[in-house]
Amino acid sequence: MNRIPVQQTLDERLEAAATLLGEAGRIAVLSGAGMSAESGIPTFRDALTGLWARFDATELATPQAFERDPALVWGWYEWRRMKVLQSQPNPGHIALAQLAARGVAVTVVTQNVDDLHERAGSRAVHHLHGSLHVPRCFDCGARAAFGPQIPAEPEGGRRLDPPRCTRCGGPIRPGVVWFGEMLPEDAWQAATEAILNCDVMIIIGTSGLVYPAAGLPDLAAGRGKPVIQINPAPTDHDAYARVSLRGKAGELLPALLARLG
Ligand code: BJW
Ligand code: ZN
Repeated sequence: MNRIPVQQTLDERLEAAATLLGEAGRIAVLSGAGMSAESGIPTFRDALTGLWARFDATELATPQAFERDPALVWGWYEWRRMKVLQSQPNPGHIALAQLAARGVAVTVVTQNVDDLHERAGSRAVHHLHGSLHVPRCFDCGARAAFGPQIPAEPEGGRRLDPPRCTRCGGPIRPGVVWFGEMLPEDAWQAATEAILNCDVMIIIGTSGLVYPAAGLPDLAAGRGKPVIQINPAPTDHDAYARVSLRGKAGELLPALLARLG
């Protein structure tokens, strides 16, 4: 096959991506854990530390793990929630919010359970995997409140019994989507609509291992939408990306915005 050596340097790739974005009226973004890495939030597939070092995050993020050991799982999520509360949006989150301020319709579809896109000023944000900040009852599903706040212990964290539901007495669980659970219908609907209606899709900091979110870039590419990827590491999404920008979201998104003038 005749391969034309286009977009060789990062600079040329940035230029190609900026041209695509400059021509777009509607941009759909899919973000993953790498988006928040530079805010000090570990990615999902980073090794766990402290009390959780002997677990893999995929072992803790299941309804079965919560049923087996609610204090372990609740303690882990409370520790993560405190880390998020103490963190700030990074220049990548801020550049995305500024992209929308240019008058372009930007819809952010995020797999992240933090609220850093919102805090950076992005308006249309859809959380495919729920949120750390909206707990509910494991048994009856009623919205619930957190217990008294615990201070974050950077390297440690601790087991913590979940509060009980005021309606049925069941244990309170984090409002996130665990493996084997359905994604929220409204967020999924909004995500597919944004992607089917966009001119360009940007995928940022996601390994592309978790479905159905990992199928969204394929959906866009299948409809002929150009896909721009930002990630320091290779991923399965490379196959669909028109432009792959190898590097950090907090550096490349501001660089892209600067090129748009
Ligand atoms: C940077 C960076 C920097 C670093 N800048 N980048 C089809 C095929 C196979 C399996 C399935 C399938 N359909 C469904 C399944 C089962 C399952 C699944 O996908 N399993 C796979 C692991 C095989 N999916 C589900 O169960 C989903 N539900 C579902 O499908 O319901 C229907 C159903 C029910 C029952 C049976 C079958 C179907 C639910 C998935 C829920 C995922 N939930 C989690 C936990 C949320 C709560 C929590 O946070 O604890 O969501 S799992 C975890 O992975 C979390 C993340 O949102 C998600 C994605 O991870 P992400 O964001 O990609 O992070 P990482 O860490 O993997 O990657 C980080 C990336 O950033 C890396 O690439 C770095 O290089 C990069 N990076 N620094 C830019 N500075
Ligand atoms: Zn209840």
